[in-house]
Amino acid sequence: MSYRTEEVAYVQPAQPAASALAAQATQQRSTAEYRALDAAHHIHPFSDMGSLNRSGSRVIVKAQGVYLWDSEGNKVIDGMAGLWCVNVGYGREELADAAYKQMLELPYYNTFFKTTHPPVIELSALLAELAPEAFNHFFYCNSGSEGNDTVLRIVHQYWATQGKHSKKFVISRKNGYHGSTIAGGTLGGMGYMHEQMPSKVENIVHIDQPYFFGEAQGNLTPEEFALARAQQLEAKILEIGADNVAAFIGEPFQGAGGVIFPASTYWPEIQRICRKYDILLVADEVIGGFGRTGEWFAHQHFGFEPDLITLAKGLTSGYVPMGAVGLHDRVAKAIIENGDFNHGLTYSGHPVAAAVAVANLKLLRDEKIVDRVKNDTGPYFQKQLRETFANHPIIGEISGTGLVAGLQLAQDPKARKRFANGGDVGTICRDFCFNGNLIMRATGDRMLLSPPLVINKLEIDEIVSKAKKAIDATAQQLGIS
Ligand code: PXG
Repeated sequence: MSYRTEEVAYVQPAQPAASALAAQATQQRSTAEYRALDAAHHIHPFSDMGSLNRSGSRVIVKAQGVYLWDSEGNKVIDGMAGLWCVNVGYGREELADAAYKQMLELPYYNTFFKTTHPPVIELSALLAELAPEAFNHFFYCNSGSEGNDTVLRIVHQYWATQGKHSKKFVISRKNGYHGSTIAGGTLGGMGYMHEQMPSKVENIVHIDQPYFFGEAQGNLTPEEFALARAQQLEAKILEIGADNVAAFIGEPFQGAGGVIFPASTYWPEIQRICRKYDILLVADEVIGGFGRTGEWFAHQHFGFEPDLITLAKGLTSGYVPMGAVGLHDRVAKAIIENGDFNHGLTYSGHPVAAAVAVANLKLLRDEKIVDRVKNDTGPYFQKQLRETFANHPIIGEISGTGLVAGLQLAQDPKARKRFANGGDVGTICRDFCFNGNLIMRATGDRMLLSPPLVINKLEIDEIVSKAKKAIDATAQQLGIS
């Protein structure tokens, strides 16, 4: 049986009937017991633990395709692919088999002291095949945050090899997200994270984001506004001095920041400025990479050519942790030909993670999942969202392409007027989604969707209709109709 009913080309190996899945889960304890132990011993990321422990977490016990089951037997549709990462969907035996075989064959070996192993070799060759032509070299780590730490190391090493030792500043953006290590958190532009970081990485500065709905003043068109925001980069470079600026980093579209999609004028201008002042351009592809926009990498959707790309999440579809940095040939050459590069992690290129990544990338390629996002499910998803929410009383804009979208909640959509208590409104809506068994993420007053890339049209219809119910209920609670 296939969970994708419409497309013969995507028929899956035999899977148990969905209704049997929840029962099969190896659930050892009652929900109450799980919650009590979780509250007693587990600190969750980005959470107010006092309040979470009082209300109790939802315990997820099982997943298949685009669905999750909780410990109460509820079936939930996952509109977020976990945390923007389960691109091939849950329950793919190919990935489990790859991990199992690799664990028996060679569960671990390092790549530090003149050694290597087949999985990391295969993965690097495959990434070189799938990435844009000039990306032929990859450095491995365990997460997107470590990827961006690695980016900083490569950027500084690169300029050192060019004899330009004063090029130290990295320019990033407010409301960008680049991870939660000290370097990732500093690169990111999340004020609430900076407030809890008494020390930060030095020489990192931020410019404004290209968030048209929330920040454009007057009668600027989206294109004019995006251009003006890109030109802040030039102003910042001139302020610091081009001889002191090493790199600019940005997500092609901001994910955690609210699926902020810049107008078409933005990235070409950023690229022009980086080239003019001899500054490396880094695309953080942790969310955008591996098919999310219908292209293999989101920078291809926006039509620019970065010098470095940060990868994670969809690299293994989240089945095991892995991150990487892809180096454009011109950067790779400088790193390769100039002696030691003093950076690495015990698990750089971990054989099990690499074997899973290879199996995952082959599924994305051979089942034409990325092509399908571009030509079929992506356009359908965008059309359904835009039709369903056209003229909705609290939807101000819908951003996105392929299988990623942001829905702006707004007090007065036509006047681009946001709710004064935006975060509260997002939380209200998120709770309605949760109770309706749809996982949808709220970032302030924007509701985000990023489902597994294997989603079919029936499942897209289910997400859109559940989102509509939740957003209608939110409007009703606010007394807006
Ligand atoms: N860059 C980008 C663009 C990301 O989205 C990271 C780097 C860091 O990756 P790691 O693997 O270190 O987490 C991310 C991560 C959310 C959310 O709530 C988003 C991320 C992580 C956790 C939560 O949207 N993105």
